[in-house]
Amino acid sequence: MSVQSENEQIKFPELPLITEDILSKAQASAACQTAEYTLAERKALLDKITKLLKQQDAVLVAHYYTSDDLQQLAEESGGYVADSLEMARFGHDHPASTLIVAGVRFMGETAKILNPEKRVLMPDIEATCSLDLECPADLFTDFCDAHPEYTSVVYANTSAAVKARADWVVTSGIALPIIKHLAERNEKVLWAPDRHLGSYVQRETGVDMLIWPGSCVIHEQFKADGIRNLKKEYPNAQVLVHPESPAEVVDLADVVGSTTGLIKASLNPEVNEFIVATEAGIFYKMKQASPGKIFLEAPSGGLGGTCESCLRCPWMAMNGLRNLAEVLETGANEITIEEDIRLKALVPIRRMLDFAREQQIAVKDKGNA
Ligand code: CIZ
Repeated sequence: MSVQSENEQIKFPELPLITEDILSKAQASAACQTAEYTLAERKALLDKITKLLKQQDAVLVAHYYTSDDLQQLAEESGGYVADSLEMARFGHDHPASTLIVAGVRFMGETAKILNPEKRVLMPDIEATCSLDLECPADLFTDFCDAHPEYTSVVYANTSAAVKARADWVVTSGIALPIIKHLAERNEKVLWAPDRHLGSYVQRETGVDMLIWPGSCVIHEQFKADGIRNLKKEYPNAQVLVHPESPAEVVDLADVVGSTTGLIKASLNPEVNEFIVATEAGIFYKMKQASPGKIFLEAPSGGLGGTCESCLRCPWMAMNGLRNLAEVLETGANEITIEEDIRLKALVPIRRMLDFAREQQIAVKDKGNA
C-alpha cells in the first residue's frame, strides 16, 4: 500500500547521536560481565544468587536478549524469560516483593509503572537502548505539541517520561492491529522512535504517519546482500526478521515478527534451518525449544554490537551474574519513577493492554509483528 508519508515536509528535531564514545562505554561495562568465569567462580555466583533471591523475596525476570546464563538462571530459579511486556505482566502476577529485571532501563521502568508497590532492581541501571536515547522526552514533547492533529504512538523502547506524553504505547507484537484500529478511526499517527518498525507498519497499513527517525544499533546493521548470499548456501532456510530491521531486510523475510513471534515461528516442525535477524540472545530460547535445528545469525555490518558478537546489544550485555549478585547483596540500582510521570505513563500502557484484551489478541503469542 502506498501512502505518501508527510515526513518529507516535516522537520524533525536533531536527535542525540549514538557516538563511538557512548557505545564503547557500554561495551566496556559489558566486557566486565561477559569476562570468562572459572567453573568454580560460576558455581559460587549461581549459589549466591539463588540464596539471595530467596532471602530477598525476589524473582528474576530476564529478557530474551540477555545472556544464556541469565536466561537459564531465571528459568531454574522460578523466574521468567520473555519480552518486555510479558516480563512486566509476570512480575505483576508473581507474589515476590522484589523484581530483578535483567534487560534494559525501559524494561525496568515498565515493570515499575505496572507494579508500583514492588521494589524493582536492575543489575546495571545504565543499561539503556539506542531508541530510548534517540527520543528524549523534551524533544518528543515539543514535537507532539507542534503536531496536535496526530495521535502519538510510541514503541515500548522509550522512557517513562516519553510514554507519559504518548496517547498509545505499543510493542512490536501489537503495533499492526493498533495502527489498523487508529486508521479505522481516521486518525493520523505520530510514531516514535523506531523508523524501521514505523515504516514497516506504514507499508502494511497505509496509514498517514509521521515517523521519528530513531533506530536500534543492532537491527539497523542487518544486510540484505549478506542474507541473500547465506540463503544460497542454505536454500531451505526460512528467514526470520524482526521489524526493527531495514525495509530491504524485512522484504526478504519469510516471517516478520516480535521476539515472541520469531520464537514461535522457529517451532515450525516443517522447517529445520533458520536465518535469524534479531539480537543474538534469542538463540538461547530457539535452540532450547528445537535442539536439532540449525539457527544462523543473519549477516550484519558489525557496528554497534559487542566484541563478543555483532548481534549482541552492548546494553543488554551489561547484565551479568556478577552485577546481579552485587545488586541482590546491596539493594542498589532501584528503579524509581515520579508518581506523576508513572500515572501518566500508565494510561497509554493500559490502553494497549485493554485493546489486546478486547480484541482477544494474545500480545505474547502473535505470530506476526
Ligand atoms: O518489547 C520487547 O521485548 C522488545 C524489545 C522486542 C520484541 O520484539 O519483543
